[in-house]
Amino acid sequence: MSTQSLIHVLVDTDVDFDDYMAISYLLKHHAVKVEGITVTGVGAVHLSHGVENMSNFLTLFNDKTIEQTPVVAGFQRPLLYSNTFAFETRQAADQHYDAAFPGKNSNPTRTGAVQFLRETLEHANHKFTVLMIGGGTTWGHLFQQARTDAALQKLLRDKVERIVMMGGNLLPQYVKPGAGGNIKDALGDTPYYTNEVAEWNIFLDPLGTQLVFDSGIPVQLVALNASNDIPITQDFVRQLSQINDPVAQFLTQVLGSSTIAPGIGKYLYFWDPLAAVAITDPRFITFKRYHLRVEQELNEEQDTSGQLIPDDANGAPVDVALDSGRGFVLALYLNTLAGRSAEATVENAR
Ligand SMILES: [Ca+2]
Repeated sequence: MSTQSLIHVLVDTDVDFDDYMAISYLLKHHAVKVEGITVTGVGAVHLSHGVENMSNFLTLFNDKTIEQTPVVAGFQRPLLYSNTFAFETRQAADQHYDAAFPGKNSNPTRTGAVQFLRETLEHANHKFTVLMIGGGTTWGHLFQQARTDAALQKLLRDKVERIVMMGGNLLPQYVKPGAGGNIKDALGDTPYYTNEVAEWNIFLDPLGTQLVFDSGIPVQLVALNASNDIPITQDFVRQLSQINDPVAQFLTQVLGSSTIAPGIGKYLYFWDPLAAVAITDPRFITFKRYHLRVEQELNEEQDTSGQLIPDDANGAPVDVALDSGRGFVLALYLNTLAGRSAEATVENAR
C-alpha cells in the first residue's frame, strides 16, 4: 500500500451520517487527497446547512490543509421530479446529529458547484476520481452541459479517471442474491411513496444518475447488493469509540445520536464508507459489468422510478458491486481512522 500513488478525489455529498464516515476515511487515508467537496441539497441535508456542516466538520482534523479544502454548494432540487427524504431525517442531518464540531471553519465556502468542478478540472495537471455519495444531481448537471459543450466534454473525458457512486440495487430477478429497494425502509409506518424497487440516491434524481451512467467515464456503482453484506453493528461502534481521536469520537457521537442509534444492528449499513473504501481498495469488493438504464417514469400508484434495469441494447456499461469482504473492509476502515492506513494492507488484515 505504501507504493500506492496519490489518488485525487472530488466528493459530492448529501452530508448524511454515513457521508461523515466516508469522508473521514478519505481524509485520514495516506494515499488520498480530497481536492474539493461539493454539497447537494438533494438528499439528507438541506443545502445551506450541509455546506456549513461540512465546512465546520473539517476543523476536526486539526490540519490547516484539510480545513482549506473547498466546500461548494450544489443544487437545491433534482433534475427530475421533487422526491424528498422524510422531514425528520433531513432535520437530523441539518443539526449534524447533535454531534459537536470543535469550531467554526474560518475559510469561506463557495457557491456554484458546476463552475467550481469545471475550473478544478481545467487547472489540474492530474486526473481525478469522483466519489458520489449524494446522488447524481451535481455531476448530472455537468454531464448535461457537456452534451452541448465540446470543450467541457473533452475536459471531463481527459481529467476524470473514474466515478465511484454509492447507489442502486440489482433486484433478485437480475442477480442472486438480489437486493430490494430501500425507499420504504426510511419512511416508517406511513410511507408516502409506493416504490419498492429503487434505492434512495437514484430515486431522488433518476435523471441525474442516467446522465452519470451515460457520461462515457468508467462508473463503479457500490450498490445495496454489496453494502447489505456489512451492517453497522454495536461491535463496530464500540471499536470506533475506542479510537482516541477527535474524528473517531465525532463519528461515535453521530452513531449514538437519537435518530441514528435505533438503527444500529437493525437497518443501517456501511453504505457511503464502503464506496470510500472502493476508492482505495476496490479488491475488497466484487464488481460485475452490466449494461444499465434507470427507469425514468414516475407512477404514483405502483412506482418503479429509479429502478436499475439491465438492458444490453440500450444500457450504459456500469460495474456493479455485488458483494464485499466484510472483515477486510471493517479492519481497513478502523485502521485508517486510527491513522494506520499505510500499514492496513490485505496481508495485515488476514
Ligand atoms: Ca450520502
